[in-house]
Amino acid sequence: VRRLVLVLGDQLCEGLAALDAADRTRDVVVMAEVRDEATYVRHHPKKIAFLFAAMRKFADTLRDAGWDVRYTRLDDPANAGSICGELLRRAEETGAQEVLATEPGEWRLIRALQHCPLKVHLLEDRRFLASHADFDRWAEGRKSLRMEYFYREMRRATGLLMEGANPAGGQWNFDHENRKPAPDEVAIEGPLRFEPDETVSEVLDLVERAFPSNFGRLRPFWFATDRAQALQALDRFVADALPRFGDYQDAMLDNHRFLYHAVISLYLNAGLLEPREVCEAAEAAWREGHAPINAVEGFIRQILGWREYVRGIYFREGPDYVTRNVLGHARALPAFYWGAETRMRCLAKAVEQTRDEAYAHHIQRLMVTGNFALLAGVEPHQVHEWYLEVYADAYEWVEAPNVIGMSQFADGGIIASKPYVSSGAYISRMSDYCRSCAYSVTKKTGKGACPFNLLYWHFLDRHRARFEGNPRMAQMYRTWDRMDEDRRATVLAEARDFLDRIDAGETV
Ligand code: FAD
Ligand code: DLZ
Ligand code: SF4
Repeated sequence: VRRLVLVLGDQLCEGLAALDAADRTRDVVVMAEVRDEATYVRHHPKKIAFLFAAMRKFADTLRDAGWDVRYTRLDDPANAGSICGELLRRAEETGAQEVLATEPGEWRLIRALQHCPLKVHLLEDRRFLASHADFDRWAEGRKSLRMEYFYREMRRATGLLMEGANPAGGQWNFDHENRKPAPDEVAIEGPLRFEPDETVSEVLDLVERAFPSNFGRLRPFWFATDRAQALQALDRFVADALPRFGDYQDAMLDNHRFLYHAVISLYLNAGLLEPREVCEAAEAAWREGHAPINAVEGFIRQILGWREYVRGIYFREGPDYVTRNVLGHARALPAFYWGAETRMRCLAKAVEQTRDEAYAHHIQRLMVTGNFALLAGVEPHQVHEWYLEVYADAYEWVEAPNVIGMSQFADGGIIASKPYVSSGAYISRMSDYCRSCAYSVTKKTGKGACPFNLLYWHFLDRHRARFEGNPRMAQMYRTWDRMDEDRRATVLAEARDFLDRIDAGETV
C-alpha cells in the first residue's frame, strides 16, 4: 500500500529516516509551507524565507531522484494550514492511510502528529551523533549532567580527534589557550554570501507579502539555500576563519558581526549539513596543519559536545521544560529587544544585527542579550520566545536548553553550574562596545554608571539564598559583603530605579 512520507522544513536531508524507510517507486513525499508552522511564533522573515527556499529546492532534488513529491506552497488556495491538515488532504488525494515521519525537533509538533487521525509512524531522527538511547545511557544515574563528560564519551564513541584511546594533542580541552579579548581588526571576509536565484527571489516576494510586520529585515538575503551552497559556506569557514576560531570565540566587535564564527548552525539544523562531516572537515584541517588544535578542538566541542548535549537534555526533560522559572522572574521583555532605542551600546548592536541578519554569535546571545534579561529578571518564557523568533537557527530542541537552561538558569542548574551573569567589566574586556557607549563601564554608581554594573549586584542580592552556598559564587558574595553598607544601598536603589524606568517604557 501507498504511504505518505513527511519531510518537514528542518529535515532537508536525503538520508532522512522517513525517506530511508520509504519506497520511492510507490510512496508519496509530502512537503508543505503552512501557516501553523510559520506563525506559532512570529519568526524573523529571513528564517521563513531560508526555510521555504531550501524546502522548494530540496523538493526538486527529491523529484530528480525519482520521488513523487506533493509540495504545497503557502499561497496555494487548497493549503490546509497545518502539517496534519496537509497530511489528511494528501491522504485523501492518494488513498494512503499511513505516514512515515521523522521525529520533529519540538514537542509541540510531536504532539500534533500523535493526535493526527492517521497512522503516523514516528521514526527517530538519525541526523545526530548521539541517539536518545545513547544520551539516556550516559545520563542514567548521574547526579549532575555536565557537558564536559558527555563530550569525552562522544569523542571516544566517534573517534573524532582521538589518537587511539587518547585525545589528540594530549588534552580533551584547550580552552585555556582560547577566549582572547577582541582583536583590533578582523582580517577575513566573513561568511560566504549567495545572490538570490529565481527560487529565492520568488520566496522573498512571498514572505514580504505574507509577513509584513514580523521583526527583522528580509533583504539583503544571502544565506545558502541548498546543500551544494552550504558545503561551499563550510569550505570558506574552514579555509578562512577556523584557524582563529578558538582565539576569538568569545570576542565581540562593534563593527564586525561574524568575527571568526562559522555561521552554519542554520544549515546544520535544517539538514543541509551533517554534524559528522562538519567535524571531519575541521579535523582534517588540523591533520593537514592548516588550523591549530585549540581552534579545531574548540570548534568540534561545540558540535559534538554542546549541540548533541542540549538535544539530549531537551528530549529528556520533556515538554514542560520551556515553562520553568525557578528564579521566579516576571518582568516583561523590554521594548529595545524589538528594536526600540536604547543607549546601551552592546544591546543596541546585538539587537541591530539580530534584526538585520537573524544571527548573533554565541557570546552576544549569552553575555549581552541573555545576561541582561537574567540580571533584569525578565520572565524566562518571554526570553525563550524571543530567541525562538529572531534567530534563523532556532528550533526548540536547541534553543530552549540554551535559553531556559544555560542563559536564564530557569531550570535550576541542570545545564549551568552557576548563572551566566556578569557586570560591564566582562563585556568591556571582551569587546569594544563600551568605547562608544553613552554609559561608562568604569562607573559603578551615579549618573552614567553602566546598568550591567548595577543590575549585577541587584541580581546577586535578590537571589542570595539560592546562590551564596555555591562555591563558584562565593568570591562574588565576599566582594559584595566587603562594600560598605551605604554603597550597597546606593547600588540597589539605583538598580531599582533603572528597572522602574524600563517598566515605565522609558528609553534607557
Ligand atoms: P559557531 O560559533 O561557529 O559554532 C559552530 C557550531 O557549533 C554552531 O554552528 C552550532 O551548530 C554549534 N554550537 C555552538 N554552540 C552551541 C550551543 N550552545 N548549542 C548548540 N549548538 C552549538 N544555537 C542554535 O543552533 N539554535 C538556537 O536557537 C540557539 N539559541 C541560543 C540561545 C542562547 C541564549 C545561547 C547562549 C546560544 C544559542 N545557540 C543556539 C548556540 C550558539 O549561539 C549558536 O549555535 C551559534 O551562535 C551559531 O552560530 P555559528 O554557526 O556561527 O556558530
Ligand atoms: C520553522 C518552520 C517554518 C517557519 N515553516 C515551516 C513550514 O511551513 N513547513 C514545515 O514543514 N516546517 C516549517 N518550519 C519548521 C518546523 O516548524 C519544524 O520542523 C518544527 O518546529 C520542529 O523542529
Ligand atoms: Fe554595555 Fe555597559 Fe559597556 Fe555600555 S558600558 S556597552 S551598557 S557593558
